[in-house]
Amino acid sequence: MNEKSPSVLIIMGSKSDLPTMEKVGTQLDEFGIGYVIEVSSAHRNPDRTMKLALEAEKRGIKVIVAGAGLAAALPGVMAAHSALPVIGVPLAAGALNGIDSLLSIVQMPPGVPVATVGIGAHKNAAVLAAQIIAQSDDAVANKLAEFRAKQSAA
Ligand code: RP5
Repeated sequence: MNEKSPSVLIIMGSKSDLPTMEKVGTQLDEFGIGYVIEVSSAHRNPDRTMKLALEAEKRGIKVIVAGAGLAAALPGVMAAHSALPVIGVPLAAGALNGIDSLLSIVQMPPGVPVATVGIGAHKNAAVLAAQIIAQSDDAVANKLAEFRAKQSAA
């Protein structure tokens, strides 16, 4: 985990989400982006979750990446309590294999968006976070350009 000057908050609803969500961090490492990881459920730890959202901007966070399975309220709750861009990662955690989480995360009410990636799409979440940060960080913009060039070549 890279906790130096974190500009991304990676948050998930349960430790059981970690195998997928830690890969967001692995990709951010490639872009040289600092991040911090938190586990806090919107349903099981509502007060702590709200505090993390309210304090994120003061911590210097620029983008929140929130992953959750099942009813998956976490990304929406982060978006409700923070003006930072929130990227939601639906996770396949139960009988509906992530369809439940996808619909819950993507169907936000008008005015409170969550940029929702595919089910388990940790890589796209990290790349999207990097694209947002690259708007004000040339080093990240250069790393992203290299990443895309390598991807095309491959
Ligand atoms: C969600 O419920 C979590 O994000 C996780 O994906 C799912 C199951 O949680 P555990 O019962 O494994 O803690 O809130």
